[in-house]
Amino acid sequence: MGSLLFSSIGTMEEQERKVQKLLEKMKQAKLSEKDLDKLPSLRRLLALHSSAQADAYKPSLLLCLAPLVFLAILCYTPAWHVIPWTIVQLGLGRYEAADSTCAVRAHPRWGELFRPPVECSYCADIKAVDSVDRISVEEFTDKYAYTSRPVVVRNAMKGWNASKVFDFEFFRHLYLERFPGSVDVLDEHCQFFGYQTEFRSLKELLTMSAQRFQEMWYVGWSNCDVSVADVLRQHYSRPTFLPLGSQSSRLDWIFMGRPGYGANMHVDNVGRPSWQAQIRGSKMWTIEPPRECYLTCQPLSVTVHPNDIIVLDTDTWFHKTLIVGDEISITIGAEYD
Ligand SMILES: O=C(O)CCC(=O)C(=O)O
Ligand SMILES: [Fe+2]
Repeated sequence: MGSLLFSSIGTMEEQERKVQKLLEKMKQAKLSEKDLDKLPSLRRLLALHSSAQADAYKPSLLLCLAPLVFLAILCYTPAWHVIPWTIVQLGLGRYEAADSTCAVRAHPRWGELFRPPVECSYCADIKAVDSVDRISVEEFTDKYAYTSRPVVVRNAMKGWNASKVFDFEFFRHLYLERFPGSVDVLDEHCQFFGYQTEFRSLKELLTMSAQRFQEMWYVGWSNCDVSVADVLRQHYSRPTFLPLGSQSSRLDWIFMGRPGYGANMHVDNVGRPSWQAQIRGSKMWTIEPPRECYLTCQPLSVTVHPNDIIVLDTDTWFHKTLIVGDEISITIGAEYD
């Protein structure tokens, strides 16, 4: 035992082996805990061995913590620009509003890859999109508000004058002349979908040439400029059938474009259902259940016209749109809780 104690410490493995051997010999010699106390050098050696074992775990602990630290940096330090910037440059996500907890929001297609599977009973008995006229708050709340059952409410824009006022020129004047600077706010803090066009911002859309205006375009954007939002609200109001006490988001979504084009098939990740008012033109919606519900639920289709409001849970239904007829389509909508 003495020779074991005084030989050099060696590598971790050698040390381990020697300590094991030492412990076995102690067992064979029938040494008790009390006997150990009489050998303080042996106590020290065993203490050294257990702290070396703890050190061996440190690198793997660091490796486990690394992804958590990375996520914390990503979500809680919007001012820490390098990682969000890289994600945006790689096309994996878009910047979030400055007051958001997270600096970037993943592109919807990544949301689809990582979303948890849904339970298909919500769509099993839906064979068509319901179409109703003047629905009461109670009936809407019971049947549609939070059931993921899509519905089109016809004649739903009583008292709005948006259909007389909203057109391309109205938005061009509002954003570029009445509130110059608002397009830069939108560029930095709101979302813009250029779909199949070359437009990457609202400013690019609104400054297109007269010739480009005649060609194909279809886009959507969220408005997070408060002055613009106040003007938009002078021309429409919260749909009257929404549940009492539910808030319609202050963030308006506007989709606008020419017949023959629309949004590609996608699913959203906004956490809430939304309404969309068809101000001008006509739009055909193709709505599909998520893949795991293909055998239980069926695809749906509905065309909306001016004065119609469609209510759809865009987080559970895949959807694409196509502008039909001859007129440019303009819609406004928002999420509600
Ligand atoms: O109106 C459109 O063309 C697409 C709308 C959409 O994708 C949505 O509201 O989630
Ligand atoms: Fe969508």
